[in-house]
Amino acid sequence: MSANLKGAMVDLIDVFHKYSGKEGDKYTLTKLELKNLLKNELGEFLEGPNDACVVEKIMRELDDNKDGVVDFQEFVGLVAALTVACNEFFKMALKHAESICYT
Ligand SMILES: [Ca+2]
Repeated sequence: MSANLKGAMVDLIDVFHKYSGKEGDKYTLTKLELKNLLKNELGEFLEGPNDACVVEKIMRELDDNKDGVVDFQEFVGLVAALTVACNEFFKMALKHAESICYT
């Protein structure tokens, strides 16, 4: 795992292209590519990445320009939303740990 922001940005680009290059346009994710990315990279964060309805829903939400594929900019929106959610979880866990230590 990267310990710096530049490394995290490079990792983000690498992960996207690892999946986007499998079929169709190599710079966008098809539904199958998105499904594989969600399953392999975010399986523990998302419920039901194997569920076709869940993948369909995420695809519709991410596909801002409605061209049927997810480009890098659209993908980054998902990562940003999940990162914000993780940060909120981290803050709650930290508060909980502090309340145990200081009471
Ligand atoms: Ca799109």
